[in-house]
Amino acid sequence: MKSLPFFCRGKVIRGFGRGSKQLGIPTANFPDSVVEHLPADISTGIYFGWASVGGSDVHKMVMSIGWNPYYKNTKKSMETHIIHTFKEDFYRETLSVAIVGYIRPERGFDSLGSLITAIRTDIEEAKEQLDLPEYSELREDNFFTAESSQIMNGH
Ligand code: ADP
Ligand code: RBF
Ligand code: MG
Repeated sequence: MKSLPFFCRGKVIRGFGRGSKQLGIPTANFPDSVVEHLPADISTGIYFGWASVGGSDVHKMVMSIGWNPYYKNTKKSMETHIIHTFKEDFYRETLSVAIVGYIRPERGFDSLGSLITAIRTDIEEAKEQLDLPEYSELREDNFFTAESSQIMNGH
């Protein structure tokens, strides 16, 4: 995927309201404007990278891009789970992400439990990969220190 790493930001919107947070895996959803600007070679699937809310600390993240086959969504979404415990929700804040690597395609599951187990495995994989020098250096990228109110999408 030539477009990786891919940097983008946008306001956090309300998602599908399926209670992902109650499952211990809240996912911050991006608006359609961000989803529509993804380069064509970034296929649907599960990715890892870095994320910052409102221009503060940069944390590890996992992201799901696509139609969530388990739920058979009709709308393509980009959902980011930040590997960090926040004190409060951050709806409407600007979320900046660097999508740096690919983990696996999206798939269906025969139970919610199996979906959650798969996501837990993705999180462990992301944590390890992001410690590799080629990925960890992107945490310091200028993208995260630039004016966060400026919306930009790009490579
Ligand atoms: P929704 O269906 O509205 O996306 P979720 O249950 O997926 O609801 O929860 C997502 C919201 O939880 C985010 O928009 C954000 O405000 C909040 N949140 C709190 N901690 C995190 C986190 N670690 N990663 C992502 N979102 C988080
Ligand atoms: N949804 C799917 O239908 N299939 C998947 O393979 C899948 N993988 C995911 C991996 C990660 C790391 C994350 C954060 C989400 C994933 N989802 C997947 C989306 C999931 O269905 C959605 O976040 C739900 O709201 C969780 O309850
Ligand atoms: Mg969500």
